[in-house]
Amino acid sequence: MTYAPISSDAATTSGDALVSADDVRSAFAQAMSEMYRQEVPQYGDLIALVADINRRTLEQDPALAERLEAQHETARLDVERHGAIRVGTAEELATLRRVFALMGMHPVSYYDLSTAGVPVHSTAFRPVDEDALSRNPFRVFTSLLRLELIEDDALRRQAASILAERDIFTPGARELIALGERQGGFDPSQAQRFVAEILETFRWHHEATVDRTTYQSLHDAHRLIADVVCFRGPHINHLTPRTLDIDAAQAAMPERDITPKAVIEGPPKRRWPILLRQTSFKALEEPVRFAGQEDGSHTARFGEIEQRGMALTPKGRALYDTLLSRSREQPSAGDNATHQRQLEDVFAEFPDDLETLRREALAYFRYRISDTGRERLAAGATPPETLDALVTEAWVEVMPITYEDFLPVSAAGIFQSNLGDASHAAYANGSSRAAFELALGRPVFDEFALYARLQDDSRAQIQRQLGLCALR
Ligand code: OOG
Ligand code: NI
Repeated sequence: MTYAPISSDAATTSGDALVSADDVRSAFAQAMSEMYRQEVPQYGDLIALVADINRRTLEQDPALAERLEAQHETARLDVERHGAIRVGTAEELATLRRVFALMGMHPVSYYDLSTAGVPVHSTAFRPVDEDALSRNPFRVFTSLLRLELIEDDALRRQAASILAERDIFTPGARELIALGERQGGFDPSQAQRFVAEILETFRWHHEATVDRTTYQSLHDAHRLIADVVCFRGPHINHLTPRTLDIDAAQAAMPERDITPKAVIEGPPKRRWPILLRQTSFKALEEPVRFAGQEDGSHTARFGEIEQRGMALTPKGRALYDTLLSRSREQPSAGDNATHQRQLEDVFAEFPDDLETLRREALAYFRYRISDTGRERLAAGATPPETLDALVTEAWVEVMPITYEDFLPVSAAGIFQSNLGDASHAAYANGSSRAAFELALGRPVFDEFALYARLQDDSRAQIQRQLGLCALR
């Protein structure tokens, strides 16, 4: 397997040139994508489908093409992916945090899936800076099994002791993690070795570490518990490309012999997309070999497509959550067309023009001086001192900030569509963010604070450029 060439940055600590964490992340994302394409050929089909749809969408919508270009999103679109993994212990999670940090990825947000009957809680490792996001926004939705939610004492202890036996990292990976932390990064050849060693953690193993009886009892407690506990490592369970038109993707999947889940998760189609819309195809039944040489099958890996819209403020998110739960009070439509119509009716209340979204502070925006603004400034005109006036008088342009995170209700829908009839009722224990952060070894970043910082930075920049003492 070949990796993308990793270019050297000038930054040095010990005399060796270190590559940037962004380059390590890009190389890793590409290596992961190549590995998954070989492991799950349908993933390659999804990539081809999404590339086709994106090309057509950009051709048919020049305004969208121009906007994406202005937001530096065209280049990242082709490589943009998220993946997902599930781990079993605090040590595994904390070590992954160190691994991802070396790739410039940090834990953002806490997701509690137990209310949806899935015995895990999660975060997403992703880049947080503007530059890093535009280089390659690779994200990994990472779930930690909540062993305490296994009701049967003996089974819970058995699961814990199975997990205690395994090391999901190669010895080479452990050495390189320590080295990378000591040096503050990797030189090019270390970076290539790091990517190769870490890839091993995410590889699929068709030999289970347990016998069929053990697998079955864990599977009966919850299918996901068997998936986390019975294998050597946390195989990547999907990799998701980003489409510009998820309705077209949903419609095109059957034409390519891919059966999508019944409905698209998230908000309805809008003129100005918000947050995240997702669809997936069901997990594949794959042959496995249990300890004792018995053959069987396991269902875990699937495919997913997503469309990203703008990040919402806490106020916008509260409106989204209210409308989403209102739409879920109606009897659920079995088919996507009806489901989307119902959603659209309820979401008619959510403003769908940029200026209202901005003035009502429902979404986050990036501000930028317009060409007109530059010309006026050069001609000696005095800009107004309020943002609203700068926008209405076309001194500055506004662009929505892309949502980089995940939605717990949608994530639960994706998990559930893979659990078939065996879905579990909500767990009563409730959310346990403090326990998750303790396992992780640090608090998660607050997504709203990250988006607010991007917005504030852009405001500060136009204020400087316009030479304004104050900007209200
Ligand atoms: C993760 C499911 C959640 C998403 O896109 O919301 C997810 C999993 O199945 O491990 O990936
Ligand atoms: Ni996903």
